[in-house]
Order: sequence, then structure tokens, then C-alpha cells
Amino acid sequence: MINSRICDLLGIEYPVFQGGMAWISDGTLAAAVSDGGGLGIVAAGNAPGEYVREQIRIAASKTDRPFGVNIMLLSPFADEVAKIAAEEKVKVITTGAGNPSKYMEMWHNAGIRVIPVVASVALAKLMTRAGASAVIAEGGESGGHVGDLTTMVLVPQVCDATDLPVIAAGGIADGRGVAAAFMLGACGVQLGTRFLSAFECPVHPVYKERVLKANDLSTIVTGKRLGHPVRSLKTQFSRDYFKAEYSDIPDEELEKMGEGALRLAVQEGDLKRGCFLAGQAAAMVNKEQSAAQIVREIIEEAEPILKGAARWVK
Ligand code: TUI
Repeated sequence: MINSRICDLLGIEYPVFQGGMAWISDGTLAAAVSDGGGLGIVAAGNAPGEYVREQIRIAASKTDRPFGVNIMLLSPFADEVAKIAAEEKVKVITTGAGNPSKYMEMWHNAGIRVIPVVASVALAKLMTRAGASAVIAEGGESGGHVGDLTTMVLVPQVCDATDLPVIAAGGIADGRGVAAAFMLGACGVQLGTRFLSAFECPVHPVYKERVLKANDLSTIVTGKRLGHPVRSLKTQFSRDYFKAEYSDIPDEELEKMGEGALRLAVQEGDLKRGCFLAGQAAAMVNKEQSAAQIVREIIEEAEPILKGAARWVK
């Protein structure tokens, strides 16, 4: 059994978080992951507060185990969602795509454990001083909004910079990735892309099929010009967007191209106008399973690898 201090801290069985994925990680997926022994996370994405409240209540009705809420700090509804998550007294809040300092006091007063995603050593240090319970060090192999550093270099540097528990994310999709993350100093992992193939994951069948068919070179990073780089599957949309980004069209037109693109991918499976966020580990997602099976399988794969690590030392 793999157990670490993040398990005791949060009251979870396995040190496996399901990443908060905008439009995707609803109350049902989060509850399924938590019921399987990991930490399920409801994603707020760009949704209004009442949607998030509803999903929190759905998750709470489906599992007695702890789950979290992810707050995407670029959302126009971030303030509202931050308040609702505090009112609903969720056990854990994770944040993404920014610095959550201004909400920390409110969340701490509500007794919530705050676990920000960091993509740099500087933010890891700042979050440590601000009273975070742990940090998620997410490398640019991940899907969605990406930082500059890879998981391989970010995780050990964040581990050196803080005494908090560090959760590794970005490029992890199986037990080998889990074992490697522990070797880098992490005491837990967060996976997003792997859960896209879960039975409980509500994405359009076209989305699932594209993830299952992905190979090593199937993703692309777009959005650098507007300052919000995101990794997604190569589709007609992402290729068109990439080309437009390096053409002389005005920023406003580029922004318009991206509007609603996440929803169109998730709900309609629209390859022409939808943005199918996925990480580089999509190539390692090869079958549909329940969320609980995914959590159990990656832990069962990681155990013998970690136990066998001594064979390298003579
Ligand atoms: O947040 C994510 N992944 C996401 S968010 C998203 S929705 C979206 N919508 C519109 C534009 C952009 C995204 C899809 N995927 N992952 C966590 C993450 N956070 N990755 C990197 C970061 C990050 C980057 C910079 C966190 C903090 C940060 O610091 C900035 C600062 O202000 O210090």
C-alpha cells in the first residue's frame, strides 16, 4: 500500500488527485474518484457560482469521502465561486492559472485546506508563506493552461523550496509516473488526462475517442500570443488557431476564435471549433475504465516499481 503524509492530512486512501478540468470534472466524476480512494475535484472553470454549488452538492450526495473544488483564477466568476466554496465548506480547494493570495484568509476562516497549483518556485514559496496546506507542482506536459517548466525539473525544485507536501502533476498517467514522482520528492500525484477515459467522465464520445487514439505527438500548445498558453489535442481547430496566432490578424479576432471552444469540445465533440484540452500523456491512455479502477491500477503498478528501486543500488 502506498501511503504518504498527504493521505493522513486529507483523510484519503491513496495519494492520487483527479485534476480539476473545466467543463469536465463535475460532481459525479469527483465523487467517483473520491469513492475510489483518491481525491476527486470539482472544477469551476469559467462557470458561474451557482453551477459550482450544484456540483459540490451532487458530489457530497454521492460520496461520504473528502473531495475538493478547483478554482480557475482567470474566470470572470472567480470571486463568486471562491465565496461559494467557502460557504459550502468543502474540505479542499485547489487553484489554477494564478495567485490565490487574496482568498486565502476567507478559505482558512472556513476551515478549508488550500492546495494551489504552482508552475514556479517563486509561487511555491509565496504559497508556503500564505499558509497553503500543500502545493501541486504542475509541469508543462499537462493539458490546459501550462507553465514553462517540465515536471521533471519543476518538482524537485519545488520540493527544495518548501517543507509542504508536494503533489506532482503533468505527464503522469500510469504507475511508472507515480513512482517517478515519488523519486523526485513528491508525496502524491495529480492526473487529469488519464481520467478523460473514465466511464464517469462526461465528455462527448468524440473527445474520448480522440484521447484513446492519441500518440506521442498528438498535442500542441496554442495561446502564447495572448499570454495564456494551453495544451490541447491537434485538431482542425488547434491547427487553425496556431496558424492565426502567427498571422497578422488582430488580438480581438483571435480571442473570438477561442470563445466557447472548451464547451464545444466537451459537450458537442466539435472538431472544427472545439478545443480538446489534453496533456502529453494522452498517448498513454488506452482504455476505458471506472475512475476507481484507474486509481487502483496506477497505485498497483507503482508499488512493485517503488519496492524494486533498490535493485539499482549495488
Ligand atoms: O489551470 C490549469 N489548467 C487549466 S485552466 C483552464 S481554463 C482556461 N481558460 C481560459 C484561459 C486559460 C485557461 C484550462 N486548463 N492548470 C493549473 C496551472 N496553473 N498550470 C499553470 C498554472 C499557473 C501558472 C502561473 C499557476 C500560477 C501561475 O502564477 C501566475 C502568478 O500570478 O504568479
